[in-house]
Amino acid sequence: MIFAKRALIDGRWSENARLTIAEGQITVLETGAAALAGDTLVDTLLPALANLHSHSFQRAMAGMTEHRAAGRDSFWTWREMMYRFLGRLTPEMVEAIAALVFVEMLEAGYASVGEFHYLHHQSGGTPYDRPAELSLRIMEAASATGIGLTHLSVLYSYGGAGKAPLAGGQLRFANTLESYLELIEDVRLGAKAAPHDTIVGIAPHSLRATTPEDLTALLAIVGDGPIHMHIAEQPKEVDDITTWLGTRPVAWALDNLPLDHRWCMIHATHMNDAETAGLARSGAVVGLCPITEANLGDGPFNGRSWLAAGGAFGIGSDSNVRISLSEELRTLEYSQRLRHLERNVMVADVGSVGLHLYQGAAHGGAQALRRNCGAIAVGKLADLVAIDSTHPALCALDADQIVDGFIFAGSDTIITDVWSAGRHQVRGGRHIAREAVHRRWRKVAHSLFTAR
Ligand code: NGQ
Ligand code: ZN
Repeated sequence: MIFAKRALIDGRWSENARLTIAEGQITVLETGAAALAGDTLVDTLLPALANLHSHSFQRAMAGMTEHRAAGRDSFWTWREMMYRFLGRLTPEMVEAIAALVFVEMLEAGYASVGEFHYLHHQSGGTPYDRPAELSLRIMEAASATGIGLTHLSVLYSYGGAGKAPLAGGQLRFANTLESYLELIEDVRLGAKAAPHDTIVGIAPHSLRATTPEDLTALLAIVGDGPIHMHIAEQPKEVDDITTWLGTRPVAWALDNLPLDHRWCMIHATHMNDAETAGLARSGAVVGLCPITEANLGDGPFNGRSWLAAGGAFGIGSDSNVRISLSEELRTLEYSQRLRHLERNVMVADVGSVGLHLYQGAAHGGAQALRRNCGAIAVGKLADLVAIDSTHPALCALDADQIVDGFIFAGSDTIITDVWSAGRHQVRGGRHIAREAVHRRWRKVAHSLFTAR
């Protein structure tokens, strides 16, 4: 039982909320209630967010690519470094890094994650004995840390637009449609032994890493969703696809893919007005990763047009260069202020920017991960985050300003507790397995980087 002085229910604050949780779900929700002995007492309760896009292994190289080399650094030079780095990762390392990442996500207020997983084989491309070896490592890290996992198995067949062959580090990603179907079968088998809220989805990596024919064939076989895909992140990607397929990537997807609520389009950074309107109308969610998009020099998403078109969005930490829910939402809003030279952009009508960002990401994240979360309501998973409104960053604010304070004035240190499907993993601001997970990661970091 959880008792909260204040809880965000149906978009409004309710006082003295008492939640009963059974089998991971909220079964009773009372407001104006009294706390009973044995209740876990918290200050301010919000639905915890879904982190809809992560490549957990990239966390291990955070901070290592911020050094300007001769010439011009870009997304593409970063990607070369990332490919070189991943050549050293063993299954044990992949699991230890994922555990670190999931602990950090839970401590930041994310109760679930969409792990967009494309690292499938050994260095050089030789498969492991089990096709799903590395996927199982991710699942193991998720169940050990208690984060809710939507595992997105990635099809990555080509090194670039127009069926360019895979090369170098990319060989670890390689699958034909045929081998991919074997992989996903093995992943689904593994998921049977995972916690009940584990979901398996599919993810053609991007238009440049697949082909129109394979996409069509794939969707005919595994059409259920969730379906995630990178789209239009970099201008060069837009140009390459246009040269190859004759239209811009989002326009091509609108014309050729059965886009609807099952789909999550990652980045969608570079869209023209027609693409924006069409994608919003399709019902697909855009997966925005503002910290990574800034870090990699992708450019700002056009949030103002997207909201005006009625589009849904969620947030993801993508490269995991920094894992912070409040900073992710803050960066999203600030990217819009810098782009439009305005303030308070990410609200379609009027109201608290923080609350609109937060609730938008809650709904869009739930849709993208196909997870029964995103609101404090009977029948929803108990994905919850408690924050401390007596913290110096919040104590001067009234209730309607608290989420603004969390996102714009505070930091993740105001988080006290996080539950994922009722699993109480963060208490007093710390994940219950933090020490053990950090210890293991330090060992991995040591063995990964001392031989450099
Ligand atoms: C990814 N990163 O999937 O991790 C990509 C780079 C690739 C972003 N799109 C890898 N931000 O393009 O092959
Ligand atoms: Zn990505």
